[in-house]
Amino acid sequence: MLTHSEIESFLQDGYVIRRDVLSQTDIETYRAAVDRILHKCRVEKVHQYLRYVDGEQDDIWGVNNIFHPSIREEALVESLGHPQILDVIESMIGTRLRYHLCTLLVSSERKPYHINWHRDSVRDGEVPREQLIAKLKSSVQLNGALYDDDTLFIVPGSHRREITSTERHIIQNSPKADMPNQMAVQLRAGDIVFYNSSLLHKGHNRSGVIRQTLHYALVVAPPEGEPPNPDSPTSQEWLDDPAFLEGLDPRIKPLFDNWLKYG
Ligand SMILES: O=C(O)CCC(=O)C(=O)O
Repeated sequence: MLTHSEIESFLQDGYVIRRDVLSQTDIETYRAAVDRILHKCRVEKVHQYLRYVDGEQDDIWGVNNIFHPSIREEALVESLGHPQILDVIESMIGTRLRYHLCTLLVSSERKPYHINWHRDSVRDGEVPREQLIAKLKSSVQLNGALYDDDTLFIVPGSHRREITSTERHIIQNSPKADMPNQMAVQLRAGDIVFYNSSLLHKGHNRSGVIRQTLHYALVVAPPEGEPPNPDSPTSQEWLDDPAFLEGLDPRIKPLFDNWLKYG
């Protein structure tokens, strides 16, 4: 599915961009689903897990927990098993996976969306190198563009090393400023970037640029035989709905079974 050099890029640079992997039909189907979700979030206000621009209660740049029954869209649930998503992630980190999150990243309506440089696990970026190296193949996240999207900025290779003093200075003093060696990830509609969430990254969506981007993450599940987490699931407990679980495509059901066992 992936070439050896693509897997090497994921490990060494922390990202791989795959061009033109969603078909026009996929794009149109997913856009229609996202439009319905955004209407439910912005107009009907039936969903509470939203990412707000500057704390403003009605300008959003993202929708979390898109499989919540208040906004769930069959096409997006199925998109997780899209061969250009699931097969690719399996080639990167193996087939024993669990669901972690499915989110939408969208253009805000009034103010530009610009968030600080960070690693996902640790906002100030301070992680010892050994911990980063241990996590090179433990998870994958992706941005799948439904419109052309150059919002995501990354520092390639930063997922496998401690931050430099210059990076620390920027994160602490001007956390949206340009970083040395930063790269804008330029996606056309239908492209997907797969990346390591320990990369230093930020999002900057300028006013007027339409964005609808799928933002999903899967993690490696514990080995077979590992006892379940007795408190699982510790969030998104609505996924424990028999009607939802029984209706899942067999390709993606294990992701949610593992979520319920270990999440
Ligand atoms: O807008 C983006 O692509 C980046 C989002 C991001 O950094 C995050 O969700 O933590």
